[in-house]
Amino acid sequence: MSLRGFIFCCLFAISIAQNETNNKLFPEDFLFGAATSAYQVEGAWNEDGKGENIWDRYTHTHPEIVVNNDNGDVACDSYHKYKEDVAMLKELGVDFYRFSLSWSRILPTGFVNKINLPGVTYYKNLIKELKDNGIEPLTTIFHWDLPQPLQDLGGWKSEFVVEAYVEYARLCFELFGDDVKYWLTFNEPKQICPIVSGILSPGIGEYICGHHILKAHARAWHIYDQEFRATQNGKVSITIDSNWQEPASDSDEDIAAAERSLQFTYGWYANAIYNSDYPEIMKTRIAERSLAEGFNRSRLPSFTDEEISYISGTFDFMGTNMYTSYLVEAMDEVPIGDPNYNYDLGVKTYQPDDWEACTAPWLRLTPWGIRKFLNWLKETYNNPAIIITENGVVDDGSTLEDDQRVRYYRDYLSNVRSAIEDGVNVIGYTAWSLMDNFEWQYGYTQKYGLFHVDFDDINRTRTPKTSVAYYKKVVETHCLVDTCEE
Ligand code: PNW
Repeated sequence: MSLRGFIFCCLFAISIAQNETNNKLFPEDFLFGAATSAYQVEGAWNEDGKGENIWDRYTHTHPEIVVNNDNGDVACDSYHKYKEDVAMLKELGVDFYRFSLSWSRILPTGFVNKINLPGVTYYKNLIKELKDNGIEPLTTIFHWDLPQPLQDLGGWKSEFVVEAYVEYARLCFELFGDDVKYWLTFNEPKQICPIVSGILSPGIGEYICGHHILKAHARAWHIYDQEFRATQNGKVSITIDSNWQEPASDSDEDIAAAERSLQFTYGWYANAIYNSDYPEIMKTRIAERSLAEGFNRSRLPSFTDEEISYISGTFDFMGTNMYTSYLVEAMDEVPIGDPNYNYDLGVKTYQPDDWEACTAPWLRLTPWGIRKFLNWLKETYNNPAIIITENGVVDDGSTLEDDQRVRYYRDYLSNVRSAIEDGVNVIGYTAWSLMDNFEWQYGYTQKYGLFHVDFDDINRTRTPKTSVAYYKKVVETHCLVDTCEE
């Protein structure tokens, strides 16, 4: 057996041994939280002066894109029920609540020419209710719900939208920054860009969109740094997501393919911020392929030296979403001539049938993957302080006894605890989600909640699932099992 083969087998053995739950206490200052996002829970889509956003437009004009033609018009009705939401957080005992601001609720046109005071009041009330209950707000400035007027101007493919975002972000710091100490500029840019730009120009539009989001993030961080940090003293970052990418075999090609996959998913956004510029492998592959396709320049836009140093270091912690893992194989023949992100990446990914499934087609339970992923983040980005800003699993709503979710949280948290022992600087963990909510194209059929929400009931009654008791105990004791070692 080669040395590499030996290491691969050892790692595999470690992953099997990890089935036992880690019985060490989480550090005393470790933060536990729960998350939602505005469009997924608030409802009140046109109340009190809120403007239209792309999800309003999309679900109203193309209801067929969402399972059962559902939409977020009412969702969990959190716009009216935020006090109940805070009471649920209080019941869980969490340190913080991750929620997002609806841009169109604060700025109906997308621009600062018109500030919608009732929208501002809603968030002020929510934040006050949280603080009164000893819960820290962790606030996402943008979680996918772009104001429709900005989409009409080209969305994230337009430089103009960067300017609008920067003004919106500054306003958020001004309005809420006395009370909000943890900020996320964007949620999961990787999910934003193919959706909003892939349709028009695959292999080009999503890179332009990503380029603009990186610039917008950096601008927002610098504004905070220069105009607000001294008085508000908070922390600003971005949340990037990736699934763990495990080589399908110990061949050099598959090992390189898995690393390439991490660089094209996580590194696309993280490298410029936590290291500098785009990952080398993205720059070289996309440039080579673009030339072979007959372009005169790379389809991946480039940053000037000045921009590279401006973006590098624009973080005060690292926000990371992680749910599952994939096996990765190198793709032998990657066609030239059809600009496409997947061809640029050139890998085949899959999840073997014997990995435990849940209701979401893309999500199998791979608790060992989060430990490997966290170690990869530590090695690749120079050991930043990490807050896991989302992690969770789906049920179909048929029972309140969500035993699979209890196991999911126990086993993933066990691996997070082991990663801390490996030396990874994980400082916080966020369960997705506080409650069942509007799960984008899956509507209300995929339920991530600790709390069940009855969407047939006008009151949107919330009921704790079994996982509430488990997570509550973990938050309280900092321990995943009955008794823990120091
Ligand atoms: C995240 N994937 O999206 C979002 O931040 C949430 O709004 C969403 O509800 C949650 O995860 C659950 O889906 C993702 O396919 C969607 O790898 C898809 C993937 C990852 C994250």
